[in-house]
Amino acid sequence: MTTDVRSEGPVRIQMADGPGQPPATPELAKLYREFESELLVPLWTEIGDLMPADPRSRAAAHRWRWDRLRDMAGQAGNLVPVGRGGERRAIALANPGLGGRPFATPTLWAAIQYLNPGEDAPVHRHSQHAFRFVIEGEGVWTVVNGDPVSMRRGDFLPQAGWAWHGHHNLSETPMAWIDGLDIPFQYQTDATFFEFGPDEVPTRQAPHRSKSERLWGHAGLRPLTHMAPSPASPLLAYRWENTDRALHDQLALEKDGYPATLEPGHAAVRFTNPTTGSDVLPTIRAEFHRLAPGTASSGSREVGSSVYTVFEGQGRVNVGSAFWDVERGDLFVVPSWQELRLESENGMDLFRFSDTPIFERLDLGRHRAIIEETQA
Ligand code: GTQ
Ligand code: FE2
Repeated sequence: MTTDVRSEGPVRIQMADGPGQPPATPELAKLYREFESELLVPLWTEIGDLMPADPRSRAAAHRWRWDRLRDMAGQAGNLVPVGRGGERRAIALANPGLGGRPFATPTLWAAIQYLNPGEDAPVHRHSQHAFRFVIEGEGVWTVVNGDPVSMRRGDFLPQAGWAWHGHHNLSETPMAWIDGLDIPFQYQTDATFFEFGPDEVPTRQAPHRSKSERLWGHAGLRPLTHMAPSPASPLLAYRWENTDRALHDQLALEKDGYPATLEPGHAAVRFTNPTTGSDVLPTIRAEFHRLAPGTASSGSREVGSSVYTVFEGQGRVNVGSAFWDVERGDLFVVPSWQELRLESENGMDLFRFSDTPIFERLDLGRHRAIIEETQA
């Protein structure tokens, strides 16, 4: 067997045995060195990695515990100022398969953000689409294009790319919440734009309801002044009372014999854009799932990656070959095409976000229920 002679350049071509591989001769080794120095790579040595039969995620299944996140966010609250330059006191999940970058998945950013009483996070805007989800607490208003929106436990707050936004804590207590953005997706594809806003957060108003909710927050009712579709939801807060009632009603309807749940004991809703009926953000899908006590979801997999957070209750999660016990606030990642199974003895509420709209838009979405696969 000829040993590889390596060039100093960034391209490395391995001689390989196996079907479709050329005989390892000195002439071949010489040709591979020429490829390397001219920055060329043949398909035949790479095809197994580049074109696997089904997606092999580099991202790993991983779980982060809320009590640790919350504790360290509080320490950052004492040590790290929030202001122009750093912009946000946000601490991101770094997937162990993604080289230490602050990427929860290849496309999604997930972070815990923390604001002390009286603090302002300065106004900026960026091409990245974003949302906030509140696990606990209240007292912060996020001001989106000048519209102050209160944040409370269970609320989901989408924010379209390129909208101006700052946050301020108008309460007497610190508040932590979860941010989700498509930062890794826009970073990997060189699509990122960013702009600073005015240094002052323009308003310190704390209205109970935002302008966006007064215009858009009436289920099934669309203002005739706003009939054009918009790519991201104009509704800036999806309140917990509504999400909770929808999930409660699905389970109650199931008891009455109506087909209302995804599978027995598993209620689920998707947050949608009222101008289109589809996903709230162009790149991010957001859903809420409720497992009734004693429910086990049968398992599924899909193209694209998800981040889940436990909103309430406890359960057991199986992603690929990983198993975790999870409880309130814990976050976990489901990489592309890895199987997910959920079960809960006493009931569990889960918020989920994913990059699925990207793949569906490009006609690359695939979804498989594991039950079908084993029957086929
Ligand atoms: O709150 O504006 O976690 O711009 C990352 C980037 C939060 C925000 C993050 C951001 C924000
Ligand atoms: Fe931002």
